[in-house]
Amino acid sequence: MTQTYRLHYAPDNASLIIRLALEELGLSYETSLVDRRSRAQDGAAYRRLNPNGLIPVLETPDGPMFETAAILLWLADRHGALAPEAISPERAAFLKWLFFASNTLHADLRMSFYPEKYIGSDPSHHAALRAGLRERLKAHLGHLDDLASQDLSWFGAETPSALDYYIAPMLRWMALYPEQGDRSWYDLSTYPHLHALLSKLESRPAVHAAIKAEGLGETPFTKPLPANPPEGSAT
Ligand SMILES: N[C@@H](CCC(=O)N[C@@H](CS)C(=O)NCC(=O)O)C(=O)O
Repeated sequence: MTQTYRLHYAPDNASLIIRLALEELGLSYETSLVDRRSRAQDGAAYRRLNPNGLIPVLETPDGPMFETAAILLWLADRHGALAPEAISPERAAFLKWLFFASNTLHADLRMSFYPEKYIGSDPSHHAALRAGLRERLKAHLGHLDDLASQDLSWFGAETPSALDYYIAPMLRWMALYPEQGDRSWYDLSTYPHLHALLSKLESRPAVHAAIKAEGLGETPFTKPLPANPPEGSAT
């Protein structure tokens, strides 16, 4: 590795969140494409980095890291940006929403994208699971819109935080995935404060760099189009 960091990524996967954070921090990094078409994430080499076979992995001087929120928090602490510092009175609120993003919102999305990994292959079961998840996701979006309406330094502020960069791709995915599923329930205009947050992000150089690297189109968060990446595939 010639750089300090190597991001194992697939276009428009959760690795996008880490790419955005690395770019916002102005760090140089190498990338290594995980070829989802050949299920490279299940191969022995990748599983040595992440035994769970999930993307992303960030190789760091302290070893390979997986779990998006852990990587974000580690990068923020290591580089002193993207999050309120440990002694800040704002840290508590930031942390609870970061963990909510990871273990509730992201986890619910995973179930909606990969129902077969949770309840087997019967499509009628998938439809029922997704119907339940839709209601949960709408409630989560309502809470996040309310959060974005508050004048917080760590969500929707002029300088983006790790939480902004975690939430924005997840909203993109709600608009685009599952490819064959019903996504009409997702309407960003219902969440004006989240819309404003996403618009602001779209003017960041970090987002422009990610758009170019992963073929995300000009408005990846407010009006997302399917990724057209220069290498690899999104799913
Ligand atoms: N909890 C993990 C979830 C990561 C995740 O769901 N990654 C997806 C891509 S967005 C993945 O690796 N999917 C491939 C698979 O499930 O085989 C994290 O936060 O990093």
